[in-house]
Amino acid sequence: MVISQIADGIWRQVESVQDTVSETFFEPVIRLGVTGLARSGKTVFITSLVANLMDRGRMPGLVAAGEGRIEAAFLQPQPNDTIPRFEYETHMAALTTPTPSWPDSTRAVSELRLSLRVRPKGLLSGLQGPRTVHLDIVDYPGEWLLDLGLLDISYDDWCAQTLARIAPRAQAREYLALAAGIDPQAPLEEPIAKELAQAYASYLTQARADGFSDCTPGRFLLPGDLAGSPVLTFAPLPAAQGDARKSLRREMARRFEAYKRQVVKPFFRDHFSRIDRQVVLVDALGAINAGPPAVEDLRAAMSETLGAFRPGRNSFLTGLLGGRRVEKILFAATKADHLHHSQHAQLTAIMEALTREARERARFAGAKTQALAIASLRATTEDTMTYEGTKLDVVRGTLLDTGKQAAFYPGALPQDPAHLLSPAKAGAEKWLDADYQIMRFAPAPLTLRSGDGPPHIRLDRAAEFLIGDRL
Ligand SMILES: Nc1nc2c(ncn2[C@@H]2O[C@H](COP(=O)(O)OP(=O)(O)OP(=O)(O)O)[C@@H](O)[C@H]2O)c(=O)[nH]1
Ligand SMILES: [Mg+2]
Repeated sequence: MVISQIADGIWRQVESVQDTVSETFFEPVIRLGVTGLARSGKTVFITSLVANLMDRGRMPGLVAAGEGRIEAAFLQPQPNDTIPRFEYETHMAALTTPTPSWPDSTRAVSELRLSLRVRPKGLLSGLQGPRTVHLDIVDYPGEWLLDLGLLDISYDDWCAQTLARIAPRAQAREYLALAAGIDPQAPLEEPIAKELAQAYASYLTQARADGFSDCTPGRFLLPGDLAGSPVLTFAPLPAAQGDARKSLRREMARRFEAYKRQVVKPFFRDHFSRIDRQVVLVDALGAINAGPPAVEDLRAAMSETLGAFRPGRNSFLTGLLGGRRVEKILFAATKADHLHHSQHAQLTAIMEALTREARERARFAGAKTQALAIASLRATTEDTMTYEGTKLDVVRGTLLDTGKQAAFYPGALPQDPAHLLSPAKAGAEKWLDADYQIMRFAPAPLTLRSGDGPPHIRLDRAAEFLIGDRL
C-alpha cells in the first residue's frame, strides 16, 4: 500500500516536471476531461465541440472566437500513443450524411488533440504573434469516476451500503433472491461466484437503464477486455462475524481489493490525474422523466462525482495529484433541444440547484463550478400549438423509432426547482401533479454554410467557461 503510493507519487512528479517544462517554454496544453454516465451525450458533445471549434460561425459566445482571435484550429496527433484516438471523423461522418444517425455507444477512454492558433488579446496583441494552444480532449465513462468512492471503503462497508440501498429496488429482486439462497461462508465454488457476479451485473445494467446513477463497480457495466476475469467476479454479500477461511465471501473480499488496486487506481493514475478542466454531462431530462428516485439518485451521483475532484478527498489521489487540481468543472444538462427555449431557464435552474446541492454534500471548495443546459447537436425546431384551448410551446423533429415527424411537448418544468428536488429527496415514488415525457429524435439532416459548425444550444457558452480564459 505505502510502496504503491510512493511509487505513484514519484511517477506523477516526473511527469509534472515534463509538463511544466514543455508548457512554459513551448506551447500551453489544456487537458479537458469529458465525462458522464452512459448515453449522457459524451460522443456527440465532443464531435460537435470539435466541429464548432474548427468552423466557428456559431460560436459567438466563445469570446476569442467572437473577437476573431482564433486564426485556425486543426487536429493533430495526440501526445499519448497508448490511448485510442477519439474517432472524430467517423462520428462526424455519421452525423452529416443525408440520412444522419447518432454515433454508436463508446466503451472506453479515448483522446483527441485539437490545436488552436490564437492571437493574444489587448496590449500584447501588437507585440506578440499568434501562439498555439493545444486542447487535449479525454473522453471517459462517468461510471469509472464513481468507483473512486470504493477506494475509501472495505468490502464489508461496500456490502452493507450496497445491500441497504438496493433492498427496496425492484431491479434488484432477482439478485437479492439469489444471494439469499447462498451461504457466503461455504467454500468458494467458482460457478457460484460467477452466477452471483452476473446477476449483480444484470441488476446494475437494469438499474442504469431505469435511470439510476449509483451503479458501482463501474467496470461491471463496461467490462471491455476484463470481462469474465476474477477482478470482475464478485458481488455484495451480507457480513458475518469474520469470514471463514477459503469461503466464498473471503474470496470476494479479496477480489474487491484487487478491483480497487488493478482497475480503479490505474484509471485515476493514467487518465484522471492529468485533467485541468472537466465537463460532466448529465441527462437531467431523462432522470426527470424516469421519476423522483432517479432524480434523487442523480443528485447523489453528482456529489459523488464532485467529491472525486475535491482536493484531499483521499490519500491515494492526493499523492497522485501532488497539489495540482482541476480548475473548472461544468455540469451540463444535455439534449436541451427536447425543450422549447421558453423552458430552458427552468432546466438551467434545476441543474444549478443540483450542482449547488452536490457542492454542499461533497463539501466541495476547490474548482469553479457552473451549471448549463445545452444541446450539442440540435435535432429539433420550435413551434407553438393550441391544444384543448391552451397554447403549448413544442418542439418538432423526426422520431428515432418511427422516422415520423412529430410535435412534442415534454411537460411543464416547474419555475422553482424545489418542486422536483424536494419530493425526490423525501423519497416520493411518482411526481404528484405532473407527468414528464421524453422522446428520442433522429439527428436532422444538415446543410452547413461555409464557416459554420453543426447547430447547437449554448455549446459556445460551455466552451467559454471551460477554456475561454486560456485563449
Ligand atoms: N436531441 C438530442 N439528442 C442527443 C444530443 N446529444 C446526444 N443525444 C442523444 O443521446 C444519445 C447518446 O449520445 P452519445 O453522445 O452517444 O452518448 P455517450 O455518452 O457517448 O454514450 P455512450 O458512449 O454509450 O456512453 C444519442 O444517441 C442521442 O439519441 C443532443 O444534443 N440532442
Ligand atoms: Mg460515447
